[in-house]
Amino acid sequence: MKMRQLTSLVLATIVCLIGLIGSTQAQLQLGFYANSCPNAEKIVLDFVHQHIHNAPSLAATFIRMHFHDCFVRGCDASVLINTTSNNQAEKDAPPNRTLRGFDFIDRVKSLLEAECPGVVSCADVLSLVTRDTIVATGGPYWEVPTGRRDGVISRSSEATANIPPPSSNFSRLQTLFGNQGLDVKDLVLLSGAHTIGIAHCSSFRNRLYNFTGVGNQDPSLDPRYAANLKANKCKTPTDNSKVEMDPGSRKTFDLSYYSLLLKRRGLFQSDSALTKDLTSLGLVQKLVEGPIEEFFAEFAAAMEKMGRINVKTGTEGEIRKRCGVVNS
Ligand code: HEM
Ligand SMILES: *[C@@H]1O[C@H](CO)[C@@H](O)[C@H](O)[C@H]1NC(C)=O
Ligand SMILES: *[C@@H]1O[C@H](CO)[C@@H](O)[C@H](O)[C@H]1NC(C)=O
Ligand SMILES: *[C@@H]1O[C@H](CO)[C@@H](O)[C@H](O)[C@H]1NC(C)=O
Ligand SMILES: CC(=O)N[C@H]1CO[C@H](CO)[C@@H](O)[C@@H]1O
Repeated sequence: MKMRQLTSLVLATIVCLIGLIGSTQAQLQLGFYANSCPNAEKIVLDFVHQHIHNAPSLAATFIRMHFHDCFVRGCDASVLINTTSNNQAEKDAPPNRTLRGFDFIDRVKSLLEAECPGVVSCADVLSLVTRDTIVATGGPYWEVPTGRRDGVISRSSEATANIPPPSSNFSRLQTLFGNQGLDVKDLVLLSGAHTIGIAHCSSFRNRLYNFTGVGNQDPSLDPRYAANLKANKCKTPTDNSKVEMDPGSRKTFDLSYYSLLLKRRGLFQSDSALTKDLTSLGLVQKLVEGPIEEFFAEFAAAMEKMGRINVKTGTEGEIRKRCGVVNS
């Protein structure tokens, strides 16, 4: 055999092998449902356009829900599974106490089941609803490749272990994001979602009333801002009011979260932590300078990356019929 023939034989074999691996390890792809359920993405988008104006604050809750889903067993809609008599699900873990909007997801899923039964996963529904509600309320667009499949396991303890608490310091954040294949840049960008939405006093009240157990404040929090929060929002150590994370601009996806960080007005210790590491601080300073298009583009890339964490594809998992329960 001549050298050239041998080379092409070897090349052909390699190409075949790659093809084989590709077919067994399915991947997410844009328009995964183009043949199996061509209207799927339009059904989601139409529903969002019809209903989001009734409850625009759901956009914030969905992006948070998507994050909590992806950080526990990958983006597999395990966050949507209901607790049963013998299993306490992720939904019932402390970090999930304030998640809402499950009925919105259920209604989208019912429309999709009516159109193409058993085809579109709850994990993809959550990913698409998140993107579409954020865009519909003026936030950035990102690509959502589809083809995720649904998990069958949801454990409260795993949510508690993997979802960073608001008291996290920088190294804890870096570790918990690192466990998901996300780096410091992803951490800084994704935390930028705190430019929208609300928090309860319980998530940060220790910073106001009892930081180290001696009735003190967190010295990293602007004292004037702390005084303001105590006077107007979290008036007592047990008051659990809602507070805008980005006051005056909680409905607008903008750069003000990052400027608040530099004024020591980030609401959680985890927000404040982003200014305590030099790499992270540098990224925050760069983002604040803008333009906002740059933040949107980088945020989009980070969201797409988050949406790929440990996804189940091909024949893994299942396509749940109802998002709140695994198929029997
Ligand atoms: C970096 C670690 C993070 C921590 C420690 C954290 C923690 C929290 C906490 C404690 C709340 C308030 C819950 C409440 O009191 O009601 C919250 C709200 C929120 N988080 Fe995060 N978060 C983090 C990262 C993220 C990421 C990556 C996203 C999305 C990409 C996100 C999006 C949101 C949104 C939009 C809200 C407002 C929810 C609403 O208005 O219902 N967070 N977060
Ligand atoms: C960060 O938090 C973790 C876990 O709460 C703790 O073990 C660690 O000592 C803290 N690191 C620093 C530098 O404070
Ligand atoms: C502050 O924390 C300490 C230690 O956990 C506790 O003994 C004390 O009662 C707390 N004080 C207030 C005002 O909550
Ligand atoms: C899951 O629980 C919620 C609220 O508790 C309920 O509205 C929903 O119907 C349940 N889903 C299923 C599939 O049982
Ligand atoms: C939305 C939801 O299911 N919230 C639950 C979160 O967990 C707490 C208990 O930790 C429940 O009381 C909530 O109903």
